Amino acid sequence: SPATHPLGATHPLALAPVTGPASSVDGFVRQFLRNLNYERGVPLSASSVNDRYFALAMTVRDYLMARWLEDLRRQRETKPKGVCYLSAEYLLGRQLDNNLLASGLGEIATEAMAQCGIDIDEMRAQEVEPGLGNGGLGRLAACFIDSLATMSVPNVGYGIRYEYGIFRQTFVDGQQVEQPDAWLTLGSPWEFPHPEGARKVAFGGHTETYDDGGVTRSRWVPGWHVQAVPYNYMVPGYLNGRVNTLRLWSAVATDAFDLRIFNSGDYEEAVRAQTFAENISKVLYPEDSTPQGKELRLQQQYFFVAASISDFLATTLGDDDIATLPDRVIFQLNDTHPVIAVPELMRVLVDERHLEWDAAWEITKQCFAYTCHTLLPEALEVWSVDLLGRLLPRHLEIIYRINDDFLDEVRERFGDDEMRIRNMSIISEFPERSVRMAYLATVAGSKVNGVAELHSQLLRDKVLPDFNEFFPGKFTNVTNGITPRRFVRLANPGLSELITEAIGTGWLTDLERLRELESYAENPDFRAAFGEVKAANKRRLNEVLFERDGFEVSDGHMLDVMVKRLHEYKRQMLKVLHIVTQYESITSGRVEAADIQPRTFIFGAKAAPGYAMAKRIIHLVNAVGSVVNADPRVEGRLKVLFPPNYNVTLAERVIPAADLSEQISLAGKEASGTGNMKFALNGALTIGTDDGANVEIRELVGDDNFFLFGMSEPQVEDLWAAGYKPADFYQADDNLRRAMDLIASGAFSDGDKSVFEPIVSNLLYDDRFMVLADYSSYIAAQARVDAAYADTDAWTRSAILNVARCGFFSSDRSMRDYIDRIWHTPPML
Ligand code: B1N
Repeated sequence: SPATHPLGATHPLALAPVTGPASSVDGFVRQFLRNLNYERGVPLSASSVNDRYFALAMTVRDYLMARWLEDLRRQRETKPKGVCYLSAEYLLGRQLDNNLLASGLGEIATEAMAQCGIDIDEMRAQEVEPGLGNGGLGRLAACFIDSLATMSVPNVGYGIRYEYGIFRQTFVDGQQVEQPDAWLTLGSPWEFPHPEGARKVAFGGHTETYDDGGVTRSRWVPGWHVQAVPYNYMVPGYLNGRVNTLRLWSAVATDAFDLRIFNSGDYEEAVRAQTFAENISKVLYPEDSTPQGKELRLQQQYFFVAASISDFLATTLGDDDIATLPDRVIFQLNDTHPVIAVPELMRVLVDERHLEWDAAWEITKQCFAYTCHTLLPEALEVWSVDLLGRLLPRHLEIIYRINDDFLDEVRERFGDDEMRIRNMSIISEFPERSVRMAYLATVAGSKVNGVAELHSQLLRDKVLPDFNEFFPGKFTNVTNGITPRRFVRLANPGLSELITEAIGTGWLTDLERLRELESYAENPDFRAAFGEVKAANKRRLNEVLFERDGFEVSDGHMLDVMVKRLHEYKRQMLKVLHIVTQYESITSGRVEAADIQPRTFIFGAKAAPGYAMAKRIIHLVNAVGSVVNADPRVEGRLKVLFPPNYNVTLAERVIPAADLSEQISLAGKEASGTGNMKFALNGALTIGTDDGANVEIRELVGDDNFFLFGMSEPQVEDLWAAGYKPADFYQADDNLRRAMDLIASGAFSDGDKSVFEPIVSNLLYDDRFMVLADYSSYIAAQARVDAAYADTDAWTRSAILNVARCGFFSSDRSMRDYIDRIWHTPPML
């Protein structure tokens, strides 16, 4: 009735469904010009590329808007259970093409722009990708929300709207120099700010006890607050009319900020206080796999999960009974970064909603599930009790209580086995008293999963065996996946067309159907067409590399690619040693240049700014590249390219062009990898260890279509136990010795032996990741690669089989696994 709609929402025009612009070139042009004129305030004749990019993006948005509003309305009405994905990172990549594809507007938009005399490619290039993640973990989150939308599963992705994403990498004299990633300088047309939906997030202060009708309770008296302002982004499903939401939080000062706390009442102090608040969402921490324990990072973590829980309760649960929460939501914890959400929900239930502790704990346990993404001990996040108690005193109390209750249960089950109690305690005592976030997540989560079969098994058997025994059935595996929309359809249009010609449409949302390509591997015409697509993709890559970096790439080379974060466990050094071995054997005359396959090696890798060894390795790769590329003795045979600032946009060009995918981590160290899946699905063959999801790729594609090398995880364990001496391997292998000696001689550093000495001595005397132990096996596998590549037909056949057999790695399948085994959130059809 009008009385309950003071805003006049009963007006017939407000009640009618929102409709988008007409689905025609004319309709598109009209809306585009409208946006250009009315939203940008410019005529076409005076518009900048950025104006036109904005108007185009807004037009795409306009087509999606009706569906977005409709999906939100239906959700309010039917109250389905949905997934709140909590992730500190979303590595989205560019949005324009993705949203054109999802809305089916690609052709209309291209034609509409052409009619306006505009090259749509120029606008594509205008978009700065939101690099709000470090690597695999952040990109996985982006793939998952794409799949959930495509499967019509209700989902909100919650995260942080960093003002600066992952740094822009440049090289100065071959060394990494970081530049801030000011991705918002020209604005973003994809975000919808909602300052009115801001949530207040508290920090600091102390706790106090009070008498609540005879019961003594604790409550939090915070010291300061910040406002969390939500920015919404559309997450459209692929051609299904579904639009989900990604909601990223930005920190701003509260009105009253700190005239009270930082006191003094003077203006400069107030401005300083404002800056302090806004620092929280200022910048993404650029460490991949090694948390730094910085206070600001804990502030970021609490900031976004507190805002997200508060937001969900206010906007979605509303006035419904809090006890129904587990029927409405599962909060998926993307690694330990959001785990402070566990005590936060307990605080809300107990302190704010006045539930009894046990009732609150029952609810909380059902509302969370935890994904672990690592095995590296140094990557398992801990927060010192000291820091946590200062920033979140009430949460620390709650964590202690959770731990006390949990350890009581452990005692009940296992008796007073103090060793075991100490091992399972959420609080560790050494080297300083701290909270083990992975343990907290494991105790609270309804399920705990690893990200590939091997990783999940090692989690159960090696990292958390006591917990696995204590919580039977809690541990499970969900192997990672990637979205075929972005990484096959958009990145590799040529291959996509070829696939569709062969097996028809439908495979993009049912990737196992790629199996139907298997028989085409035997078809010479198909193989020729497949080879032509690969060659065309190489030319497309060459264009980009020339344009962005001035690189000139030789035609007809095998493209051997290693792109991923720079980390010692990933073993870029193994790749370097292979290149140096090839180079040394030719320049010393032991091998004829004509006898090896011409290869271009492509690296892409950012090093965490504080990771000195990783930066030295980057320097070495560039140094080796300079020498090799300038040496006429290997011209036309070996080339090393290291384009700076590897990101999602570059990945989309590099991966479809690759022949060989380097997945060479030490077995037991790479939790899953997801680049490995992208390469295989784009028809590259893998040279890899039995690590992470490589194991599953090899099982699926078959040993004949995969170059396996190196120790297995149990062999790695045995060698460690026996006492690993890398120098023995150096002594025993002539090729290895020559390659190491060449680096040590200063051949790649103008004769200065000191530059790369730390790398060489680290390998000789420490070599935590057993590069030297796997060297000979790697070189032998590379010889098999050379031989295989010489038989073009056989190679192409293998490449086709890689594509045909890797449908399993669609993130749609990952989502189905999560839904069936962890979330129980059916699609909304
Ligand atoms: O997560 C990916 C996996 O495919 C990779 O194997 C794994 O290394 C990666 C702290 C991380 N694990 N841990 C991180 C990132 C940022 C940070 O601050 C840890 N990233 C991974 C997806 O499962």
